[in-house]
Amino acid sequence: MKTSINDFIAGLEQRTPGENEFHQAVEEVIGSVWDFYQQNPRYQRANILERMVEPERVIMFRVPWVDDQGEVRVNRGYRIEFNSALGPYKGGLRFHASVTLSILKFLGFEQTFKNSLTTLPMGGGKGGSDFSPKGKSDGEIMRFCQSFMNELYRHIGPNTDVPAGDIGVGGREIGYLFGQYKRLKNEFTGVLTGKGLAWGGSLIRPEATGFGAVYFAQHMLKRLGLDIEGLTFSVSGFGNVAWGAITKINELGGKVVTLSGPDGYIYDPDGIAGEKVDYLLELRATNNDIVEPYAQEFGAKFIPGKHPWEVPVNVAMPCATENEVNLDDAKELAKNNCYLLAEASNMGCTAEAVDYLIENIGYGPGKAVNAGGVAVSGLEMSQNSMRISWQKEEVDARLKVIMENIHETCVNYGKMAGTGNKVNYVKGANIGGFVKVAEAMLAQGVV
Ligand code: 2IT
Repeated sequence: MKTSINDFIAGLEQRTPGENEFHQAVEEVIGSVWDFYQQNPRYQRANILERMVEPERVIMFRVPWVDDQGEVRVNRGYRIEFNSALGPYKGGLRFHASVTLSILKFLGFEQTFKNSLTTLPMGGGKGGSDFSPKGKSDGEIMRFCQSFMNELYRHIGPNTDVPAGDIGVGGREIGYLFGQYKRLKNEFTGVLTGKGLAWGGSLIRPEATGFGAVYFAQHMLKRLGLDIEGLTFSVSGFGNVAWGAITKINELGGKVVTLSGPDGYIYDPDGIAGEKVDYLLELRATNNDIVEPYAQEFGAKFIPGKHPWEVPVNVAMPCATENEVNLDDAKELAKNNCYLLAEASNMGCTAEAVDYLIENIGYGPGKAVNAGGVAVSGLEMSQNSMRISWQKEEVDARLKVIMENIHETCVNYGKMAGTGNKVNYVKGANIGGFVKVAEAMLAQGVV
């Protein structure tokens, strides 16, 4: 079946009206792989792309729970089982007021290629709820998690679908979800990753996304003849990913001067290090979702209602949520001679920002840069299956090798013709991720 890229996208939009984030994620991948796809009639004959953009299964369910005042509340739960060509569905759960079907479909779609890039046997999935943990008590969060699992448990399993954390789902939530799964199934298995260390979790998993992102940025910088030592970084967000990235940047001799929340950003020219990094954990534990208290605590500057991209730095690392870097931000970074932007978040940049960044400064897309998180989830699954736990050094060493290989894959598939040494990491990551999934789908027939 012959079709044009525009017809393909038009068809997708018609079938999935209003799913803007999902369209954005698909358009980016299709734009990268289209020529490659056209050169491979085998893929076309099997209609691989049409199948890839259709999730294998979408589960939506009611999540009723009782708040501390005794009121009955209702949220919507989701699990998108997107693609199982390479292994059990694998990907996080996001609990945030902004969660919609479109957001989870974009995340599940991206996850499929990201997981492929890790080289570990994991398919792609994503889930979550529009439940906002902001301002909720511990008891409310537990009751919500239990109710969420009362439905989810029948769809997941260590060989079927293995959820983990994402925004709003950390160690505490994984604990409550795991406890309820165990009670319902009467099974202690590796059904979730990001577990506590005492009960099946992996060392380095909490740090993995941030550490991996910095390892990836390190390889990007190396190609430019640069080293992290002595460079300044801007980071957005103040959650788990930001915390891991800041920790590793400090360890490698860089300086981080910003972090941010929904309320604005912090500018701390002295660098966010030592007790200030520990303070991030305290800030998060308050469940208020604001960063302003950091400014009072350490005498730094708080800029309300803005993102940190106007601050001149050598490297920018978005570590929060989607579309928080727009075209103007990208131009501002380039104007300030920023060397590169490495996306530790998922789809942190708008499509226009991505195009501009590729042409003007270095750009590492989330599905490559942040793959260290799910990679260590994959290592947690291996450890659970073997009923052993590896030392910190062993997990970190494996993470380093995985990130180096992902970088290598991006360079192999993403070299820009006629530019000498330049790499289009978006193209590299998308084709690199696509090939394995496509080959597995071909081999497995029309399923
Ligand atoms: O976006 C992501 O890769 C994650 N939230 C981690 C998923 C996982 O299964 O560890």
